[in-house]
Amino acid sequence: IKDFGIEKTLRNLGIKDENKGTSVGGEYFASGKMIESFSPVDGELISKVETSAESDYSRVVETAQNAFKEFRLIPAPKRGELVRQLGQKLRQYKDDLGKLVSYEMGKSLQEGLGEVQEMIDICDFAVGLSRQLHGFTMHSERPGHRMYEQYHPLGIVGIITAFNFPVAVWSWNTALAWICGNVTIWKPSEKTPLCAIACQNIMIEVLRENNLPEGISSVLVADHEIGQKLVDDKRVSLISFTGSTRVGRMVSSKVAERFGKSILELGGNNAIIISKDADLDMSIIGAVFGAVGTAGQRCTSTRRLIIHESVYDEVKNRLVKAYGQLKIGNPLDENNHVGPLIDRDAVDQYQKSIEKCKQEGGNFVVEGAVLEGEEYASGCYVKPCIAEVENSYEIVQHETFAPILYLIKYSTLEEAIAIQNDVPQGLSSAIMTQNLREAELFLSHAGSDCGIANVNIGTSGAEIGGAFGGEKETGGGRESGSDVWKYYMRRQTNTINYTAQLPLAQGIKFDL
Ligand code: UN1
Repeated sequence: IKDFGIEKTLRNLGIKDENKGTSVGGEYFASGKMIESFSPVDGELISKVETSAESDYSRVVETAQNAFKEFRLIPAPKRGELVRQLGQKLRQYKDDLGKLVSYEMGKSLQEGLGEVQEMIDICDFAVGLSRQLHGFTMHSERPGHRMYEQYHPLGIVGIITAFNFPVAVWSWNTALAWICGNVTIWKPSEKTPLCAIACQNIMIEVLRENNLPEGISSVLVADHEIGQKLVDDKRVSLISFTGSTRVGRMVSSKVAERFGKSILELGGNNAIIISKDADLDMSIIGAVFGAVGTAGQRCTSTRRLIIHESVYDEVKNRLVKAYGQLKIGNPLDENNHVGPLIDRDAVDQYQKSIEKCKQEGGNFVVEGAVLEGEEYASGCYVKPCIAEVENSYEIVQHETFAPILYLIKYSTLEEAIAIQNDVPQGLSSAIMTQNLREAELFLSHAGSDCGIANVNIGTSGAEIGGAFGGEKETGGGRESGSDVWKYYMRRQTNTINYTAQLPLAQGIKFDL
C-alpha cells in the first residue's frame, strides 16, 4: 500500500486514525458508536469513525436551520462564487480524492479520478447556472396587471448517498442546492465514511475562507436510524436519496406522508441493444466497460446485452475473448481493469445471483469465481462473468450490483425494444447501430422507456450536463444538469395589480 502513497493521501485529506463523524462546518463531533472503514482493495483497516448519535443529529439540524436564514439572503451569483471556489479546491485535491475513492470504494483509479472530475464539472455548471435561475413572465387577463413566477430556496436539503459514487453524488446535490440558496446535510454510506469526511474537509476550507455561518454544509456519518430521522424530519424540505429500490420505496412514502419533496435515484437494469448494423468493435468496448467498470456497481452498469441473431455468435465469441484479457486486481495499479467489490456481503450476493441464474437455466459462457491468493486477500475480488439467459428469469429482472452480464437474442428491433423495456427498472439504455431508422425508433415514443437512452454509447458514464435519473422503479428523480435545479427550489406565481381598480379574474363581479 505504501507504494501507492495512501498514507500521504490520507494525511493530505485530513483523515486521522480516529475521526469524528458529525460536522456542521468547521468543527467535528460525535457521540455514537465507532465504525471501521476497511479497504476492499487489501482488507486493511483504513481508519475509524465515531458515528453521529441522536443528540448530534439535533444539533446539526438546528444549526442548519439557522444557517439557512442567513444563506438564503446571499445573492445567487455570490453563492455561485462559493461553488466556484469549491470547484477550484477539488481541482487541487483531485489526485488525492480520486485515490481515496479508489482505495476506500475499490473502483479503478481512472474511475476514481473521473468521479472527482464529475464534481468539478458540476461546480462549473452550477456557477453559470447561479445567474440563470429564470422563471417565466406571462400576460395577465386583467388590465394593469403583471404576472410572473420566481423560484425561492427550499431550506434544508438532506442528501443520502450510496457507496458506489461516494463523492460525486454529494457534489451534484450540494452544488445545485447551494446556488439555489439551500443548506445541505449529507448522510453518506457507512461503507465509505472517509470519502465523506475528506469532502467535508475540503468544504470546510471554503467555509472558513469566506467566513460563512456554520451549518451550510453538514455531514452525519451515521446508521440507518439517523437516516430515518432525516427522512421523517419536517424541517428537511427535500430528501435526495440514492440507493436501492427497496429502501427508496420506504423513503418515498415516508417523505410523501409529510408532504416533503424527494428525488429518488434507485436501481437500474440497463441494456444495450446490439443491432445487425452495429459497429461491433465499438459495441464490444462499450459493453465490456459498461459491464465491468466499477466492478458492475454503477446504477448505470450494463447488465443485459440484447443482440441480433445474425451477429449473436460473433458478439458472444468476441466478448468471451475480451473477458479473457481482463486484468483483475488492485485498482490503484493502472494495469488492472477491474477492482474488488465493496465488501464480502457483495461477494455473497454475486455468488447467490450466479447460483440462482444457473437454477433458472442460465448458460455461463464465462464462468464467475471468487479470486484467491495474496493479491486478493481482502476476499472481495470476483471474476466478471457472462451468461446466456431469458429476459423473464427472475434474476435477470433484478439488479445485482456485480459484474454479471446477461446475453439475450432477438430477431426484430420491435422485439428487442420490448425486451429492453420489460424490466421493473428504467434508468439507462443504449442501442449500437449505424442505421438511422433503428436509432430513431429506439429514441421515439415507441422506443426505450428509460430516463437515459443513448445511441452508439454504452449505458454508463453520463455527462453531468444532462438530467440524470430514470423511470419506473428507478424512482423518477433527476439530478445534476439541464433544469434539474428546479427541484431544489420552491416555485411561486406572483400577480401584481398596478391600477386603482380591483377586477377579479374570470370576470367575476363582486361589489360591496
Ligand atoms: C451511479 O451509478 O450512482 O453515468 C451514478 C454514470 C455516472 C454516474 C453514475 N456519471 O455512470
